[in-house]
Amino acid sequence: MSQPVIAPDHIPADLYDVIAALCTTSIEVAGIIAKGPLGQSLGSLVGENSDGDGQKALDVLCDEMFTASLTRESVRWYASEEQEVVNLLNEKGKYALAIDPLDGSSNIDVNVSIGTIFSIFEAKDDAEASFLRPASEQLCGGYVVYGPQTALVVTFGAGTQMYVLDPEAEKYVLTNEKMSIPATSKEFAINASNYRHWVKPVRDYVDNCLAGVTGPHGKDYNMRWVGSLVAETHRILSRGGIFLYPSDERKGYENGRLRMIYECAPIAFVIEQAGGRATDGETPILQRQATTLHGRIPLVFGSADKVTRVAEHHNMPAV
Ligand code: AFP
Repeated sequence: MSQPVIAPDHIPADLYDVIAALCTTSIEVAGIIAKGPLGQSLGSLVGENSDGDGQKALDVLCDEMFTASLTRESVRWYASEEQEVVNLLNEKGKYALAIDPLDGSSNIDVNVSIGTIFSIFEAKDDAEASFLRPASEQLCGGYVVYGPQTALVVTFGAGTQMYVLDPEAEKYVLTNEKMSIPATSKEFAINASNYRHWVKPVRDYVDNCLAGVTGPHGKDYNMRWVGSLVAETHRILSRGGIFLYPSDERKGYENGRLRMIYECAPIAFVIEQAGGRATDGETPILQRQATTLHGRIPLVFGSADKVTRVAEHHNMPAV
């Protein structure tokens, strides 16, 4: 018998078929991305999603591909960053799956890592109520990063596992059964071009990083910003650090940029299960609950001590 697309060992039996479908589709997506300009036009703007974000051809194609494959599995409700409302896929399905089919699409044409992010809840009878609930109720959170290697990082609430795609065998192979975020790191990731728009606690934290050995952190830092959440998450899981996408004063950024359901909740689940922390600056993301399907929320995650330090800045009295 041929090997399955992913070994079942660390995957709850009831969820196995859904995860296998995600894996199979992600392998097709990886193949399309790897062909780049030799294949179809991926980075052309084809429309706007409900939030007014530009949709690239690959965003739409990936959404269609994941919809098609998950329709055959036990997914009742499918909520996609690319679609305004929740879709009914299989009315007998037990699960509600939220997905950002292709995150980081501004990086498609420049050959930089991009990804698929997903989150699974038990389905309720009501479509939206299946997703508008505490992030701690997720059964599974994960992402696929399409980079120099394609990798799947996933948690079911018992540690975070990493699998790397063997492109010749077309299988995901387990490479780390319990990821652990390094506690010490000198890297921070934030879009510093927004400095003037940030709230004071965020500015103070970054000022302290920039002050280096002479500042309160007592060490020199390095900054990284890919503009692709999965790539930053993968780096931080591998070698520690902190990521911040805070709220800021720009119109439309009052709650940051990243969506609670499609991005923040699954990334927070993966990070916390690897020993890190994920907050909105103060409150753990896993204690937060989305109030709208496409709602945004500030996101700070990474090595636990660093995220705690940001929270301390938020809790300092304003001067
Ligand atoms: P796109 O999918 O539109 O490229 O957005 C990517 C993203 O949601 C996330 O992956 C990045 O962390 C963030 O946006 C980048 O935001 P900036 O444009 O402010 O750098």
